[in-house]
This record gives sequence, structure tokens and C-alpha cells, in this order.
Amino acid sequence: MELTLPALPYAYDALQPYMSKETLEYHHDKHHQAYVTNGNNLLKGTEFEGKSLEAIVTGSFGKNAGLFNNSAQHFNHMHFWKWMKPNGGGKIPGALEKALIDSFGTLDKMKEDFIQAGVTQFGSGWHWLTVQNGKIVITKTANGENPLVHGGKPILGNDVWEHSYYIDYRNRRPDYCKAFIEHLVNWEYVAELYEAAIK
Ligand code: MN3
Repeated sequence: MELTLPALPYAYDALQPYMSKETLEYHHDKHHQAYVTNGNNLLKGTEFEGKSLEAIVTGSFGKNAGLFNNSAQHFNHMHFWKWMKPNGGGKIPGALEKALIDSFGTLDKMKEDFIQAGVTQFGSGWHWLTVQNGKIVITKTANGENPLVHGGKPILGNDVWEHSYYIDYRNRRPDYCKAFIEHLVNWEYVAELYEAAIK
């Protein structure tokens, strides 16, 4: 399967003031495009040609670092664009809201723990809401790594590589993580992945 860059599901300026047009132009058009281009080059001639993206990511982990880094980042960013929406961060659909309260006690505690995971990820990486063994847990990973390679199903992830926030927030990663969970998350898409993960 050839990796392809999906179009952004909203206009480049649609997430302002929380994520700028300039950030999305660089992040989507340059950074994500590079993962797609490099991933396709590294895929050629390997046993993974013709496999699903998930199979490439989990199969190359620990075996082919270049292919893993680029294919995992492609997977992460394909979802990342859909994990955000204009006027995001509002009401969480009922079944997911209940599951989050069951897992974390309160929604505020879930948000606090999610932000903390992003703030404490040392260097580049991601922080996640993941369905693992039927429960929702918060994790963080370095570089392109994601919960798929640890047997989890990621339902929400935020990119804390500096390219995701430095234009808008400079060094203020905590403010970026807070803005993401409060104002950008597309909870309908998270709920869709949650329903698929618990089937
Ligand atoms: Mn990125």
C-alpha cells in the first residue's frame, strides 16, 4: 500500500487562535509530507509492501527503525488532523464520557493527567488516551512510537514535537497541551475510535 498524505479536514486557518495557519502549513504540508515520502521510499522492496498501515507499523517496530519511524508518524498524523476540529473540546458523547469518568474519576482529572503526560514527555513524542485491556489509560511515548506497538488502541493523541507548537506557543508546552484538550479535541472522532476499540 502506497502511503498518501490526506488533505486537512478543515481550512488551514480554522483552528486559530489555538493553532495557527502557519503551524498547520508547515506541520501538514512539510512534516507529514516528509514522513509519507520517506516512508514510501523505505517501504520499497521490503516484506511490508502491500500490507496495511497498522501491519507496517507493528511489524517494523524494533526491526526496521527508519520504516517504523516514518510509517508510525504517518499513522499518528493521519489521526492527529482528525483528533482536532474548529470549536473543539466541547461536550463529550455520553458513552465515552461515562467510560472516562469510570477510568479517571472526573473529566477534570482526566484532562489534568493528560496534560501532565504531555508536559513530562521529555523531548519529542506524543501523549495518549488509549484503550488497553478494556480500560482507558493515559500514556506517553517518545518520537514516533505509539500505543499500537504496546498492544493498545489509541483513541486520542497529541503531538508534542516542537514543530507542533513552537510557532504559536514557543517554549510554553503546558499552555499548548491545555489548549489542545480544552479547545481543539474532536470528541466525536475520539468516541468513534472508542466504540471500535471496545468491540
Ligand atoms: Mn508532528
